[in-house]
Amino acid sequence: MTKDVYSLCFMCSVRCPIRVSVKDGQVVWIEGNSHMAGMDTSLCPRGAAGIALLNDTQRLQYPQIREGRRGEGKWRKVTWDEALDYTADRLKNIIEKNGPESVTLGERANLGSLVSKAFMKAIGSPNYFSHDALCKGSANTAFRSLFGYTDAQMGADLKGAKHIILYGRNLFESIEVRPAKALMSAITNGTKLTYIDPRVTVTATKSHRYWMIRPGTDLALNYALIHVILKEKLYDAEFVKRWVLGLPELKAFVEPYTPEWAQTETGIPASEIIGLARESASLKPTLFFHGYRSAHHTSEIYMRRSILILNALMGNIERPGGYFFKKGPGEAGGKAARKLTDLEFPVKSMPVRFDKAGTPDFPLPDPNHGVPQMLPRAILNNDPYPIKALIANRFDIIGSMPDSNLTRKALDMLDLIVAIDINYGNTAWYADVLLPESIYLERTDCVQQANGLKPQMFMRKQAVSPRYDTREAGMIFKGLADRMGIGQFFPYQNMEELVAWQLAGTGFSMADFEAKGFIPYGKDQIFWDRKDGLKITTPSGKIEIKSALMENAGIPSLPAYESMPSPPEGQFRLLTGRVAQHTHVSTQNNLYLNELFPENVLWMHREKAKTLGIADGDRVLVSSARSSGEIKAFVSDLIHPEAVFMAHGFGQKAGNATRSFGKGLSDAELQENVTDMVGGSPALHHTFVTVRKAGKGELS
Ligand SMILES: Nc1nc2c(c(=O)[nH]1)N[C@H]1C(S)=C(S)[C@@H](COP(=O)(O)OP(=O)(O)OC[C@H]3O[C@@H](n4cnc5c(=O)[nH]c(N)nc54)[C@H](O)[C@@H]3O)O[C@H]1N2
Ligand SMILES: Nc1nc2c(c(=O)[nH]1)N[C@H]1C(S)=C(S)[C@@H](COP(=O)(O)OP(=O)(O)OC[C@H]3O[C@@H](n4cnc5c(=O)[nH]c(N)nc54)[C@H](O)[C@@H]3O)O[C@H]1N2
Ligand code: SF4
Ligand SMILES: [Mo]
Repeated sequence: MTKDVYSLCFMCSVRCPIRVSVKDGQVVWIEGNSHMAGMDTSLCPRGAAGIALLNDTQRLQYPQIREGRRGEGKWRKVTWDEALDYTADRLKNIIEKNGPESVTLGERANLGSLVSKAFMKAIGSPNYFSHDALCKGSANTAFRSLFGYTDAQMGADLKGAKHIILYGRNLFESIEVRPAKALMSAITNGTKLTYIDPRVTVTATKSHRYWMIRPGTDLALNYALIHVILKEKLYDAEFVKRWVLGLPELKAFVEPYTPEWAQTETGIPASEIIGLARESASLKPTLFFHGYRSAHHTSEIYMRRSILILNALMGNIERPGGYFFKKGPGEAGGKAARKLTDLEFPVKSMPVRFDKAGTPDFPLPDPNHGVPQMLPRAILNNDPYPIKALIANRFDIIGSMPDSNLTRKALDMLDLIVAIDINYGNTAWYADVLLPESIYLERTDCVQQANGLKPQMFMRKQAVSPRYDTREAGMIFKGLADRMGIGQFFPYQNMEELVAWQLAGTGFSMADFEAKGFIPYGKDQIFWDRKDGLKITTPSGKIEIKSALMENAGIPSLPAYESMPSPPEGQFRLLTGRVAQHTHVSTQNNLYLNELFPENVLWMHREKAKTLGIADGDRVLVSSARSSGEIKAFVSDLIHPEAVFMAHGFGQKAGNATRSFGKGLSDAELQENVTDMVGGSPALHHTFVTVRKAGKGELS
């Protein structure tokens, strides 16, 4: 008998709604949930490879405790009771000796985050951190500085725009299924696409206008666009007058940043910059400036602010085809699901965080997420206090943070590293205890409260029983909590009971998700009134180009532009990004995806390669100040001469993952750990590398 289970994909964190066909306890087919508007049955390659993950014999199958040295790969198989007793005892000991703040928990924010956050609140540690800063922390700060909301509290509507300008948002390879489809159908229906990237990506090939920008100079381009838009009064004067604070300051600030100046900095002809700015006169408000990942340079916050300022000048806020404020259930007359984090916890005042986010030392990064790349320094310097334990939940901090050697050196100082994972990732491989989670097809997760133009609730529902001796993270944390005397904060015996607890008071039950996998709170999209009804939560109630958040912390809203240095002769700026076939560091060992894309290559410009005597397909040695390694060269005209590019996530270190072990090169090993100290993101594209043809005996 075949049954359909509506659930949520988790081959990446986008959580696309899916329909899973199950026959005799086996998943036989996965496709997009066509009940979901804008989805139909589409999936990306990774979503379609979920079955290979389910049946993978190389994923984590049972709890294990380390036997050999860290990273040596010698493990002892143990029962869940032994693994949880051992971990809970070690944690209790560490807390007794060093205080609860010596325990840190890092995770990729996920549906179960309210369980892990509750766990940290219950033990009394402030040191919960998520991946957020590594991905888009400076965008988070930029949104808060301008709108008073985080980036996650605002959304991007691509469909209604007449012209979209994407800054390295490589949507046709760095995929989210619904936005990618929305962009595709918008283009089909006449939307124009301008794509800006130092590299000719798939998205570039679908654009009407492509600019191969000099790496790291988008901010100069935007200041010149703003210069023309303000000088020629091309902006939406009515919207700006009502909602924008700081126009006179902005006008004075951009005065020197002419298109001719920007041409020298960016390599984009002044006439083209002027041309794009002038299009806004006829197209506003539906000229949509958009970017996403925002961990590139130390000035990232200002680049992200400049994108948002351009939209504010167009009046492209809270309308179709622009950025909008996400609405919660309350706005649709409904009630949100309960969160464990709302319970009363005994510890009321916590010590400062390890990363000092939210203190005068590091005022702007979001303390709800923290700043992961600060962890190595905090550990190595015992600053602000000794840190002794790390729980890495669904988070590969060795592979996902710049400078893996520094990260490993810091982890070496810890008494305990626990990995809750599904694979032998780089961090799991370095851990002391492996607590294997059941994969998304094998588990029910916490309810997803999805705010948006139409608030909804989604459910990840178990499709098949676990193949191996694995558990849900929600049950793993509960198992630890019970053993540590804080079980009362986890009032459930299984995930279905946790979901029921969450739904109590909402008027919905788990059965309501059966038919379609999600529940909308209302029928219609909710837009606030743009004349008088925007609930902007900055101190002024306006979009703050002159930002109180920043200036009260002694940080300028509009500092002078600093030219992006070109790499010294013989060096290149190392760029990184995604490919359509892989998720970050986690799918390289997937049977299907590994076959589609087994290893990364180094993109480099033909002329530069020629002077170095490198031909397409040659093996080259790439070296930075932090590390070096070999990779195959991909030589073409498709990348800016100042840059080289490699796909993120390769060069895996876990020996038990034999398909991906040692294939390609890891960008994280080469990158320096440098941060945008205003916005909070690491500057992943800060690092320069040298490249030369690999000689015999030079294997590293
Ligand atoms: N050098 C460099 N660093 C980067 C980036 C880059 O391009 N270059 N990109 C940044 C970005 S944008 C992001 S979002 C982050 C992502 O950083 P991460 O979240 O660390 O990366 P992922 O590959 O998504 O997943 C990490 C781990 O989650 C595990 N996992 C997958 N599914 C499950 C599950 O169901 N349960 C559990 N418990 N574990 C699971 C995987 O096996 C893997 O070990 O990395 C950032 N860091
Ligand atoms: N297949 C796949 N899709 C994914 C993910 C995944 O792991 N795999 N992860 C998801 C996540 S967490 C995220 S954050 C998004 C990220 O999605 P994107 O924001 O699209 O991020 P990237 O793929 O990291 O980088 C996109 C492009 O930025 C370009 N770039 C580099 N330097 C510059 C520059 O100075 N200026 C400009 N304009 N461009 C530059 C790179 O060449 C690259 O092509 O993708 C999501 N979708
Ligand atoms: S984008 Fe792909 S991998 Fe990510 S959730 Fe959607 S279908 Fe799954
Ligand atoms: Mo990300």
